[in-house]
Amino acid sequence: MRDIAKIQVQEGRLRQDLLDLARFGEVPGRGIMRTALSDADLAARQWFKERMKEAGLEVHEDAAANLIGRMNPVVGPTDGPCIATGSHIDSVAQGGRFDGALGICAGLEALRAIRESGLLILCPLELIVFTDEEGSHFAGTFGSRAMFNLLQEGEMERSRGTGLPTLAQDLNRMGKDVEKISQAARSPSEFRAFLEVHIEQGPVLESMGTPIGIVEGIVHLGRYLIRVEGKTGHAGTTPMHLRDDALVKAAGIITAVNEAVRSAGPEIVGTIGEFQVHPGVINIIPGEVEMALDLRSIKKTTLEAVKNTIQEIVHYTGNARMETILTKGGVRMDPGIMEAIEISCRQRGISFQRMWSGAGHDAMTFPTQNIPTGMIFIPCLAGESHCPDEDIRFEDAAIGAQMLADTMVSMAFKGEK
Ligand code: HGY
Ligand code: MN
Ligand code: MN
Repeated sequence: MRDIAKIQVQEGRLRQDLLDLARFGEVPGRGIMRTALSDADLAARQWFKERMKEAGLEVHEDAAANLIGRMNPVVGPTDGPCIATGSHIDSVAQGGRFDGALGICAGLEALRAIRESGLLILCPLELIVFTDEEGSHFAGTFGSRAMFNLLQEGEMERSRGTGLPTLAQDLNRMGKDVEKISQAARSPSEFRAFLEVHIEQGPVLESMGTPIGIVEGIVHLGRYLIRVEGKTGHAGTTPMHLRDDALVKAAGIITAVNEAVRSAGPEIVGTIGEFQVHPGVINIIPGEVEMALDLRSIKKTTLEAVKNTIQEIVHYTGNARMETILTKGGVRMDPGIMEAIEISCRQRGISFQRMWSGAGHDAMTFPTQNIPTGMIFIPCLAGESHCPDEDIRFEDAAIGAQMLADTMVSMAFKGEK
C-alpha cells in the first residue's frame, strides 16, 4: 500500500518548533542575531540536534559542522543513496525568524510524518543543517560546498573585515580541526535527490495568494570585496586640496555602481551592504574603506558585463582594487522533481506557481554535482525577509512541509520499481 495521503504533517508541532527555534538569538526590536557559529547558533544547533534525536533520526556532525540526521529504512539496505532535505539555522545579523529555520523545521516535521505514516520507505532519508549558509564569515553556503570539496583555497582563513572571526577560528572554537575539513566530503552518488523548503523572501506568492512556489532555478550570484586606500591625516590641519580621503573615493564608487546596475536593466540587482571605514574616528581623515558588493542576475552575461564595468570604475578611482569572493548559482532545478511537487500540489488541491529564486540557497550546490534538486517556496508576509519583520502563516509552513513529505516519498517510491 503506497498511499501517500496517509502522510499527515502536524501544523501545531511545526509551529512550536519554529517559535522555539526563534528564541535562539532573538533580540527585541532587532530580530534574530544568530550568525554562523556564534553562541546563539551553537545553542540553537544543540537544541535542534535533540529534536532530531527525539524524532528517531541518527544524528552526527561532520568535519564542517554540518548537522546530519538520517532515517534509515526499517527493512532493506541502510547504506544506499538517500533522499535528503535541509537548509540552514544561521541567520543574517538582525534577520528574520524563518529564513533557513523554516527549511530545517519543515524537514523535521516531514520526516516525523513519514515515519508516523507507517509507509514502507526503502531508501534512507536525511535532514541536513548546513553550516554558514549566509556567509557571515566569508563566501556563504560553506557547509554544502565543503560537502562536495568546493571550498576555495584559504577561504576558511578569510573574514569579511578587520576584527571579524574567520571560519577557521570559529570551527576551532567549537573543537573542529580545520585540517580535517576534507573529511566532510561526500560522493554525489550518496544522494538520489535533494530538496529544500524555504520562504520566498520576495513578494510574488503573497501578492498572488498562492501558497506554494515551485522553484525552476536560482540566479547567478557574484560577491566581491572592494578596497579603497587613501591617506589618514589630521581632520583639522590638513587642507582639502592635500587630502587623499578613502571615504570620498568610496562614495564615488558606490554612486557609480548604483548607476551601472540600474542602467543595465531589470534583470540585475546590485547591493553594497557591507562597509567598513578605517580608522573610523571623527577627527582622522579615512585611510581605508572595505566594502562588499553583491550582484545577481538570471543572465550570466548581464552579471559579467556589469561586473566588468564596476571593475573599471574601481580601477580608475586610483588606489582601489576589487577581488572576487565567489561566484555561484545560475542553476536549474530538476524537471522530474518539479513535476513531483506539482503532482503533490494537485493531489492535495494546493495552488502553486513556478518561479525563479533571486536568493541563494544551499540547494544551488547540489545541481553542480548532478544531483537532482528541487526547492519549494512558501509566501513571506509583505514579501519581507532579512529583517526583524520577516513573517509567515503557519498554515503555509505546514503546506510546505506536506509538499516536501509527499515529494520525498514519491521520489523514493519512483526509485522502487
Ligand atoms: O543572500 C541570500 O540570497 C541568502 O539569503 N543567503
Ligand atoms: Mn538569507
Ligand atoms: Mn536562506
